[in-house]
Amino acid sequence: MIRFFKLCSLLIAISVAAAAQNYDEAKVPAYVLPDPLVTALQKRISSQVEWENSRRTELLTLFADHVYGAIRNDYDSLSIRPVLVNEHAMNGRAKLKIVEVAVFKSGKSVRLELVLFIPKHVAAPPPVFLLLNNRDKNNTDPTRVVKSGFWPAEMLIDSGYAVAAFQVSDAAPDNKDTYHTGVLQLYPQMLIQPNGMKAIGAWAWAARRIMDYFERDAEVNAKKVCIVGHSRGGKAALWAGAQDQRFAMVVSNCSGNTGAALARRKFGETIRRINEQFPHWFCENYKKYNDNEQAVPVDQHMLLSLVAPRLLYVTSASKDLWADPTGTYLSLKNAAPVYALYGIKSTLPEKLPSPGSALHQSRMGYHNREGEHNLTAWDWRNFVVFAGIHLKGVDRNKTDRQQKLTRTLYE
Ligand code: GTR
Repeated sequence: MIRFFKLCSLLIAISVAAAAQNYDEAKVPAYVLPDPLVTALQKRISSQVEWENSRRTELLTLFADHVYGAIRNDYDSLSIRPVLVNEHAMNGRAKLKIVEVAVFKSGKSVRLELVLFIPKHVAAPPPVFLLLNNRDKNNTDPTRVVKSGFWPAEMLIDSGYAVAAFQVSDAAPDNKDTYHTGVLQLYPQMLIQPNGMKAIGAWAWAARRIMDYFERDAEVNAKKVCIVGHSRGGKAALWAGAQDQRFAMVVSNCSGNTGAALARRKFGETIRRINEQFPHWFCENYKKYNDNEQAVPVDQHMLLSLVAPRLLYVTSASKDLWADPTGTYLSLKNAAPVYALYGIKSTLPEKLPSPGSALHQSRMGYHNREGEHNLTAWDWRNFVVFAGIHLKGVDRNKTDRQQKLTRTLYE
């Protein structure tokens, strides 16, 4: 009986908490977004030089101190150990490499296992799509017995791209009790600092170490790496892509709150909800902003603007209201002034594109997939089409198969 009452009160607590989330556009509070082009000292930024020399760094520091935690990239050494090489993967269409990237600091180490397929029909080292895998390992099965829309490796290979993935849990387990057992062992002071990085910071750190690896692998084009993340992985991909200008293209798929979506709209997931449910994702300072979105010195359009002038592709799914498609789209639109500093015009229409439509024309791309919160083959095909248009040196008509894929998308 006591158990029954406990269960009832738990269910009530859950439904009260769920009811507190807003899904009604009419109830979005009035808000003013901080301006990416006005510094903390109220100086207006009007050139690329001013942006790069002052405001960009200022914004990175604000995101580090208040949201994702401090950025660290110092380590003693990085070693690469081939775990497996198969020259005839995917029926001879690709070379498979599994490598262990080990990073050492002060006698501690972190080991990241990278799965990498490289197409055989492309002469020059190809661009790479790198997925931060926050789901089960079998989504990136190197044996290809399991094939998943979450990482449709064959389609990417046939389109002339290398395709890679690592498990974010290698960097930090997605668990409030054990998140500190990976990367944070290298930087133990993070655990006591109010701006110490936690799991999302560690995942972004790991993506940057994989970038260090790509720079050492002559079989891929490290100047054309597209980092991709879905949902919590999308938050980390954005944070890595914002920090590290070596990533040529950044893809945020359904990343939602503290990803691409504007926090000040308080639509769907809120800062309080995310901090309470996932206390191990962001720095301790971020908890100060529970129910206090308007006080955060940044909003997520500023994170997107840190990708400028590189390629940025953001997605939503029509039924994924928790991740606020409208707030995600507005966030992208509000990053446009920083792209404009580089002479890049946004061609994004005023209103959220209808479900099923994709905008590939400008360097800030967007699509609103029909359906639920997920990363699917449809999403990936759009990433490939977008990369084919904008990532220089990639001939989007290279293979017949690629042309067919592009046609299928638009027909
Ligand atoms: C949800 C979380 C979101 C998003 C999602 C996911 O529970 O509230 O912020 O990250 O998980 O990763 O699929």
